[in-house]
Amino acid sequence: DEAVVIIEQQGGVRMLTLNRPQALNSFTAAMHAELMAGLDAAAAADDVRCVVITGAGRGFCAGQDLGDPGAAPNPDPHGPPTDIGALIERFYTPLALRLASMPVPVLAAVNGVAAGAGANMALGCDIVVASRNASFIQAFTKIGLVTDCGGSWLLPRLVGRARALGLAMLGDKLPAEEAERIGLIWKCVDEAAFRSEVDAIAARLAAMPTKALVATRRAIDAAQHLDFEGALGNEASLQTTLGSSHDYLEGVAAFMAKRAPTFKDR
Ligand code: T3D
Repeated sequence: DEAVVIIEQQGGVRMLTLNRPQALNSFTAAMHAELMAGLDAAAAADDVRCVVITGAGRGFCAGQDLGDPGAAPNPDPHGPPTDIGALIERFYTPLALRLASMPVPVLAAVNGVAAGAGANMALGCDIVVASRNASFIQAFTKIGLVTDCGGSWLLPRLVGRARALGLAMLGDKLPAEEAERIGLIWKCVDEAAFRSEVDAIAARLAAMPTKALVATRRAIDAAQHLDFEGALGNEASLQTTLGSSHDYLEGVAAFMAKRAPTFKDR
């Protein structure tokens, strides 16, 4: 059987491509399993310094495959309803937590439409770059569900409560350009330049001090539930850890010697 997540490596960059283009790369149990295995393997591999998640074909990811057995509503109106909460806890919660705890930076390369949990998976990555033809849709309410895969946490933090509710209640298609304008994503780039821009950002991240990048994610996420003094304390403790890293010595030595640094820690 063809892989539903294609795994490729170039230099320190591991690219995971969701590969169910006929259904806009929507999630089946098999795709969840392959994506998690791919993320776990990338986290464990010393030669991986950046992970890129993208989609094959014209879509990025359309969220849950609504036709997948086990996810669709029970066709028998008298039978037990499908336990969607159990599906979320089995697949989407571990995925969101895995992304948030990756020991390397994770770049979402949103090549086309990102809907439902597909949109929120992208937003849970560290940096989101979208092609100008891409879009983001909080599709959940259209089928009678609530934003999941971290959407309720991520959206208000990214764009504020008013926009979070507008996006999540109305479920409109937000073009990539608009997503960049309101601060939902990092960058929208022209379709023709998309792949080269993604490769360039991924290569840059891979060459950077990995521990510092991951500590930066941790500092910013932790600060969401700390007061100002708590955040300052957390920054100090992360600096203590980073201060004993090889990359810190290398970064300062390279600066003083006016040469390019070579970062190796992971
Ligand atoms: O069980 C549960 O529901 C748990 C929930 C978990 C979390 C979620 O993710 S809930 C949200 C689920 N996703 C959606 O509701 C999005 C559904 N898709 C769409 O609304 C549209 O496809 C898009 C707006 C994303 C794109 O529209 P468009 O016009 O560009 O493409 P299309 O023609 O609708 O889709 C192309 C094909 O992909 C089509 O198949 P066909 O007719 O060519 O054989 C379509 O059925 C298929 N497809 C798209 N999304 C899904 C899908 N098939 C299954 N599941 C999908 N989510």
